[in-house]
Amino acid sequence: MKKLIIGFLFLGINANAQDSTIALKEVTIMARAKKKIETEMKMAVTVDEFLASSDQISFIKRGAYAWEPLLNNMSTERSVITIDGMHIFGACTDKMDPVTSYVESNNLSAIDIKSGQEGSLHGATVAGSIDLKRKSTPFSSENKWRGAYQTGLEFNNKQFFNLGNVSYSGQRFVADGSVSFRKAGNYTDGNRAEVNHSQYNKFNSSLGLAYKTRPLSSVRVDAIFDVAKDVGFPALPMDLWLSRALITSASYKQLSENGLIRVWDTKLYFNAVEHYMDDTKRPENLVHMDMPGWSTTYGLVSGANAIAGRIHSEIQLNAYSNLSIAEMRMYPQDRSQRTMFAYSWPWVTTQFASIAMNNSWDISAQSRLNFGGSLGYNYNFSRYAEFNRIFHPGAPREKSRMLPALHAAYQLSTGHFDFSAGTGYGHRAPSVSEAYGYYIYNSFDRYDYIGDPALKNEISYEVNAGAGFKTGKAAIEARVNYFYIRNYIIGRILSLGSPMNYQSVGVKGYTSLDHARIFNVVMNARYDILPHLHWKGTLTYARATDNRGGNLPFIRPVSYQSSLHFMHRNMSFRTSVNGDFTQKNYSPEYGEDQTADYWVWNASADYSFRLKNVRTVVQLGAENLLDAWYSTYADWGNIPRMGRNIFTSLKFSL
Ligand SMILES: [Cu+2]
Repeated sequence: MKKLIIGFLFLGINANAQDSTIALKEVTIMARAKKKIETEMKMAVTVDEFLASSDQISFIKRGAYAWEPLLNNMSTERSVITIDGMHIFGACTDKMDPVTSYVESNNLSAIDIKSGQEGSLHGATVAGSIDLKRKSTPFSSENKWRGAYQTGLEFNNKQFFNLGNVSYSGQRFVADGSVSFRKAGNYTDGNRAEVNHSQYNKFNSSLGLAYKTRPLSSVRVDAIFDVAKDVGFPALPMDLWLSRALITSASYKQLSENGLIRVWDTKLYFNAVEHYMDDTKRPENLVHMDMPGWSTTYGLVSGANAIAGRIHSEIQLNAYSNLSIAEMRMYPQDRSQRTMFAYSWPWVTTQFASIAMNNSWDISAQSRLNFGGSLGYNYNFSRYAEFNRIFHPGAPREKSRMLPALHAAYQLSTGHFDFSAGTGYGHRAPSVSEAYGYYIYNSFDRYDYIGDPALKNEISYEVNAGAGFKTGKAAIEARVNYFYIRNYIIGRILSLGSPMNYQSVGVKGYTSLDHARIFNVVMNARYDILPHLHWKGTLTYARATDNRGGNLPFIRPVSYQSSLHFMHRNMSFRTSVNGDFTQKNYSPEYGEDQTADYWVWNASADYSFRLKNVRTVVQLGAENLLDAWYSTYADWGNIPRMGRNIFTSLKFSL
């Protein structure tokens, strides 16, 4: 808090600084946004595949669709996932729909990942933040049309996709639009066995319109509409029949050429998600359950960029209100006879507001101090608190919490070397499921989970450090972070209560462990063997334990990736291997068994040429060339991953 106040003082003193122009700021923002949503291996990727190329992200996979992103080896409850700073919450109690499943690679320009408390700008967090940045074409002095169309086929699961986007920019008006379709069948594993219920269908479209109201101010409206239909989840006892999301916003942006505040962007937003599961295609289910869910959020995000001398600051106000509802209706074989009804999310309202600030102070040409903090207020209201009171008699209907956060990091670069060291402190509130969930069946450990409205805030103490060395031809860097998390929330077996689902073996309640510790290391290296031949490698290690020294679940074993990239004229070739070591530190207590090591080999080639004015790229590649059969530590229920997959794509861009 003290640092925050000092920050404000500095800004006040340097208020007359008028150096770097707004134009420059806009250029840097654009340059950052130019980063393409494609990986080294593949130019036509899903959002999940793109995220997977980050060394900070791993995934829990319940099938081929909508992977749950883990940041710093922590589940989605511990990170803030936003779309342009907007909060949106999935409507599935079984996590079939992380926020990342509601966007598509052709309506994003970049994904901004911040580790730990550095991510607290967008809301209270422990693991960090993932902000999905939509495409937003800048105004231009001459009228310009831009467009791209991408199509392709992935042979393993017969995935066929069509992605199109178009943008228009002029002096006063800008429009961005995109449409995409993906349709995939079941995939086959490395033994050529079909993985049943792994198909999916996704439609996504987006539209953004901006109008310049005055030379330095503009208004913008945006919408995304996403539909997923007939999506199989092979690792779960049910599939998805339909999921629909409408994500809308209206914003006003004011730029300023001088003064303290250079950019001020205020956005009002609304999004609604509906989710309908389907277990009727699973013959093993003797009793059928309908488990629809709805999540509606409206909110405000207002952010300003300020420059005062050597200090750049970002100040952000967040406010949102979310209503999460999930129902459970149980039927015997005869569907006209409903036998049971319950709310697994009993109409839970979450209201959150925070004021946050990130500052970066250029102490000298070599050193910089980043520091900031936030203060959040979180309020919950459970409309049908009687469900929560079955296990927690007398549980209050309402609960409010204060969620403070602070962080600071020092960066030093001298010649070929870079160093950084930082620390953070922050609280998070329990999620709707953790606090209010009622009989949420977890098919991984086969327990029904019960929330506890009185759970304490999870409190994270974090330290991180990094060191790097680079020359023109080579670079190597290592980053470590360590989280000591008090009141770590996890499910523990309850002696009372009997399972509701005939598949479940018991009831677990969300409780707070005294503490847990999570440690992550990432090492990256690259080397230019020849001017057109580049090597890159990554090695990660993580370790996480609870207060009694037991292992936490879903922690990635030692993993590695190594790739070569060769360019020749209009062609380029890539090949890579990646794999995990044997999972030594697994957790039988949380339903894990040991996962064996594996490695896969991938290769791709592409060729670029021009058809008149149209830039064209064709690509052909294969993932898991040797058709290895494998399942990773984070594959729900040990479902096998995809075997050999030949992919091809074609992209035209104007
Ligand atoms: Cu679901």
